[in-house]
Amino acid sequence: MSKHIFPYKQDNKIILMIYNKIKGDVMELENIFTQYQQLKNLMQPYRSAMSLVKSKLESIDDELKCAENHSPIHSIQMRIKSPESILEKLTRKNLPLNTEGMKELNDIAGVRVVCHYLNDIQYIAQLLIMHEDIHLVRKANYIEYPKESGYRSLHLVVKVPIYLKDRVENIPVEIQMRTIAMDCWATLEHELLYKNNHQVSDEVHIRLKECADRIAITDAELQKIYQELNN
Ligand code: 0O2
Repeated sequence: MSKHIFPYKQDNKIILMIYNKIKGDVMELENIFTQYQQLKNLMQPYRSAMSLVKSKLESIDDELKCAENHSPIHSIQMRIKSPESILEKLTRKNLPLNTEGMKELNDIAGVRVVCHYLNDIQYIAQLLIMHEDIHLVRKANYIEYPKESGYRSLHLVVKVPIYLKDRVENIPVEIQMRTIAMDCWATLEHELLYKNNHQVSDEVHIRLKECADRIAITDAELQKIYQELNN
C-alpha cells in the first residue's frame, strides 16, 4: 500500500488497521477511506453548534454574576468526537458508516459544564433550555438517579440551528453538567478503569462507588454552607 495515498499520519494508522482487518481488499479499502474523509468533512457544523452552546452558557453565567453576584459555572470544556471514535461507535451500534448513521449519534459534539454548587446545575439547565433556539431532545438525570457505578451528572441533549451557506441544520450537542466534586470523581474513575481496561474486581467497583457516595454527601453539605453564608 502506497504511503502517499493518505496524507495524515493518524489517517494512515487507522486505514492500515482497517486494511489489515479486511485482508487487503484495495477496492473495499478505498471505499472505507472515502467514507472516512466524508466523516471528517461533516464535523464543521458540530464545531459551530458546540461553540454556540458554550457561548450561551458563558452569557448566562455572566448575567448571573452581575445580577446575583454569584458565578455558578466553574469551567466549560468542549470536545468533538474523533472520526475514529465515530466510526467505532457506528460499528458498535450497527449503524451505517455514512451521514445517515452519524445523524443517529447525539454525542458527536460534547460540552461539559462544571458548576460550583449542586443547585447551580438545575438553575443553569433551566435557563439554557428557555432559549428559543435551544430544542431539548433528551434529559438524563444521573444526579437524582446515579448510575450503578456511582456516576452523577445531568445530561442534556439539545439541538441548535446552524446556518450553513445553503441550508439550516439542527445539530445535536450533548451537555454534561456536574459539580467540581462530581467532575473529580468522574475524571479519576474514567482514568482508573480505562487504565485497567475495565478488568477490575467487584471490590474495586464497590470502593469507587463508595467514593462517589461520599462525594455526594460533601456536595450536599457544601451547598448548605453556601446557602447559610449567603442568606
Ligand atoms: P467518554 O470517553 O467520556 O466520551 P452512549 O453514549 O450511546 O454509549 P448513552 O446512554 O447515550 O450511551 O450515554 P450516557 O450513558 O447517558 O452518557 C455517556 C457518557 O457519560 C460517557 O461518554 C461518559 O462521558 C459519561 N459516563 C457515563 N457513565 C459513566 C461512568 O460510569 N463513569 C464515568 N467516568 N463517565 C460516565 P462515553 O462516550 O461513554 O465516554
